[in-house]
Amino acid sequence: MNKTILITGATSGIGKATAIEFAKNQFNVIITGRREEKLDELKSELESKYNIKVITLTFDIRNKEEVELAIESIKNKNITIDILLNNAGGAKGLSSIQEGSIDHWETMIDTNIKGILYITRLVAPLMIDKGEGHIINICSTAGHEVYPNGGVYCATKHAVDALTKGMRYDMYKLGIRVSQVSPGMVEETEFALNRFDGDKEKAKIYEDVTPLKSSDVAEIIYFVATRPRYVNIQDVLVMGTQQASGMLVDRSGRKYEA
Ligand code: NDP
Ligand code: 8X3
Repeated sequence: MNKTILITGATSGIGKATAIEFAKNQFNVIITGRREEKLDELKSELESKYNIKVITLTFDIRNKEEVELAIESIKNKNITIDILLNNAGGAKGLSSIQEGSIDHWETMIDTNIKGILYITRLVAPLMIDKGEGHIINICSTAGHEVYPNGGVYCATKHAVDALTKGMRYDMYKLGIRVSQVSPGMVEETEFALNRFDGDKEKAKIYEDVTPLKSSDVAEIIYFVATRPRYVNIQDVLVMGTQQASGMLVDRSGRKYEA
């Protein structure tokens, strides 16, 4: 029987690429996000190309009640979630603590930290009931180091790193695997556009460097999720060849592309 992965934030970027990767490999997928039309488009594409089942759930992960209703609808359909990919999130702004926007900070904290908690609190007990499940959190290099003007985004990703460890410590004796993937810069996403509030000029941050692509991260997530049951990959820290840390980026031109 096909396994099922629930992916938060599958309307674009890493989440969408991961939905394609798992569908290609005959997983059923539950795709979520706020933009219903993007979810519907992806559902049609995946069902027709790969002959698998796709469920769409439209909700704002910052809204506890919406998250509850969405997971309730899955329970009512008796669908088992084998893998939960906590991916929805992003950055808002690039500003110092003394000048940053509190609205931006609240969006990042509510999405990147509280959102993961809302959905995991509901899905983890379902996994524990059947003694099996895998939670994979999308962290970042920003969860392992801090860069100037990125303090709050980095703080939210450090929180993701702490939550991955916390989830693992709480559930490792219950048959639940907990992993995270921590990428550096990734293109073919809307990350930069969202960070700069839709400003296309400011979002051109990959013109002089080749970063990872969303499909590279998707393949890593697939690898993490398909190890034998006795293997738990704790974290995968991955960057493009031209990036050595959050602040060490070779911006001398795009290199090494196939
Ligand atoms: P995208 O902006 O392309 O994707 C973000 C996804 O999250 C979208 O599907 C979006 O859906 C969803 N999302 C955002 N806010 C909410 C919300 N309030 N409720 C529900 N869904 C939401 O960027 P990425 O693919 O790059 O980002 C995915 C993850 O990867 C994030 O956690 C990001 O922090 C992380 N990351 C990104 C890196 C990069 O350089 N791109 C590097 C390292 C980590 P919708 O708008 O439809 O709600
Ligand atoms: C995204 C990577 O370096 O833009 O998490 O913070 S970075």
